[in-house]
Amino acid sequence: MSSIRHDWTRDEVASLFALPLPDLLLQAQQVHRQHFDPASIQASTLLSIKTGACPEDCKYCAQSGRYATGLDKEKLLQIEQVLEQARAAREQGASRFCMGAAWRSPSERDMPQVLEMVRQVKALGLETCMTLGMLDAGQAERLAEAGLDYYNHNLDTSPEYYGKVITTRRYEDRLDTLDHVRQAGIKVCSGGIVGMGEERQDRIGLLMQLANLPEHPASVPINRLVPIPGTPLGEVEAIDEIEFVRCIAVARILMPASYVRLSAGRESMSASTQALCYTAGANSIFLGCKLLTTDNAEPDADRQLLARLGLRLEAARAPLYRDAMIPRHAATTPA
Ligand code: SAM
Ligand code: DTB
Ligand code: SF4
Repeated sequence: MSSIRHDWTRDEVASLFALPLPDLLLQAQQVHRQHFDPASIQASTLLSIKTGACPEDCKYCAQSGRYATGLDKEKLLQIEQVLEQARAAREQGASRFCMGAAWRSPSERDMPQVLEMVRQVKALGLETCMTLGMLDAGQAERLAEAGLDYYNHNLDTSPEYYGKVITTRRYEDRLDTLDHVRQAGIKVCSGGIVGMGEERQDRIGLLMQLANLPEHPASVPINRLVPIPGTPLGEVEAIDEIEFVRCIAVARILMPASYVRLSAGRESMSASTQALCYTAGANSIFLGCKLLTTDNAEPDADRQLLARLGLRLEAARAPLYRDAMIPRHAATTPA
């Protein structure tokens, strides 16, 4: 059984990245099978509950108010608008509903509405996730009391590369938010973005940071940069797809019991690369036509690809017709 470690060294992680691809994939698959059914994929659906005009300067982001990205801004949505989207996500087969806001951190004025969203989405039988920026300890506790299951807050990149991407909040601020979330008893969802012009050493640094947290995040989103025209990273050359697959495999090996999410960037990814990512241990995706502001793979295309690969969506807590959508006979029975 692969052990859960929090003392990964840079040399160890670099050696994993440098393995011949078949060896890396074999190791990732062995680890994956010790903790998960490799045919089962968890699906979350995203909704932007407050869009654009963000004061932060994250150089990849469509929603920063500092860049002319042509995005339509939207105020905090009403609860009924959120519930309508959550019901649709449930119908599509998502087990978790993730609500994101373009905030540096939630204001006290908005907290009651946000807490009510958690309660009511949860009442639909969906797991809840929120990503609202930095949280203090009290805010994390109130979200936990409302029943929030997951909080997404990404480290984004290595501590060394971080200053080239974001200057308005510190790496330590992110680690503090993750501490508050963990201490409140909410499951941590934390990962990062690759393909922002960083070197492999930064990808190693990011994955080491995540794997050496006091507890591994329950969910680790690996985003491939979606280049947004108008942002400082809008013209960056795309990361090599095999290097991306290596990132997924190394994340799987370092954090054996965590869900590794093949996150943003799937829309422009070939079916073969996605298949390699699942083979490398990715076992979670965003399902739905939209991420926060950009397009995601079409749900029908996802269902077809999963069926071709013999994979199926992980069961949600609520009764769904999901199992009827991907016929059982199309799925491989795990050993
Ligand atoms: N405003 C909150 C925050 O940043 O903490 C929550 C929303 S923010 C959009 C959530 C995450 O989405 C970011 O940390 C980043 O990792 C990811 N993200 C944003 N824009 C992206 C892009 N263009 N390509 C890939 N990932 C992106
Ligand atoms: C995460 O790691 N990726 C998601 C979610 N957490 C909030 C966001 C991806 C955003 C992609 C760009 C956009 O749609 O604006
Ligand atoms: Fe704002 Fe989040 Fe975008 Fe950064 S990533 S600009 S904090 S919405």
